[in-house]
Amino acid sequence: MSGTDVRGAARTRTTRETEISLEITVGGQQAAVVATSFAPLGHMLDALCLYAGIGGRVSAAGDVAVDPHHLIEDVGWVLGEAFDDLLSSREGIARYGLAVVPMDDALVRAALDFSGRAYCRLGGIAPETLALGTDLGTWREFFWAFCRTAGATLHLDVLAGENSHHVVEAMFKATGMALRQATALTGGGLLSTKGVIG
Ligand SMILES: [Mn+2]
Repeated sequence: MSGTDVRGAARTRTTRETEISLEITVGGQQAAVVATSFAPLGHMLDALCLYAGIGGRVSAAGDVAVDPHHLIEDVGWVLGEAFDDLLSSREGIARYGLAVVPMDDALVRAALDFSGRAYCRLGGIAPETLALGTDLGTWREFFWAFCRTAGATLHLDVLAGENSHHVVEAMFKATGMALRQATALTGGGLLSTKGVIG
């Protein structure tokens, strides 16, 4: 992997609910330094960054005493904005990523496309399933927000899983691995029969 593969973007978003600031790279060697006011989110972002090859730093604070929902959703939102920026026209990237990740009892598949069209589906598990201080429906908000601002399509399927911590962690790992593939440089042009993504 050469230094010319590294692409980066920076984003900041401050609202009355959350304060998110990130400066990230893809295509490099270092995993990002993550700081959040909701430790389970930090744990999942650590996994995502490691497997996606996201470097730099991510800091995220918010009104988690109300509900971690705002923070989880907003980090996905800002991360998606940064990906939209660093991928630019999508020219020269693999565009698609597919990963099936086991974590003990859990098995999760992530199929990702930087299609320019936002869509996210979580299958195989009930959204009200409790996990890491919140529920699967709230963790899904992270991925939905990312897809909205990045212009990505993501299908997450929980193929097996008894322990909800394992399920959520496998979701982040699988998405990270799919992100690493999809953002990899191909040396070619725009991967689209239509000639345009979006
Ligand atoms: Mn864990």
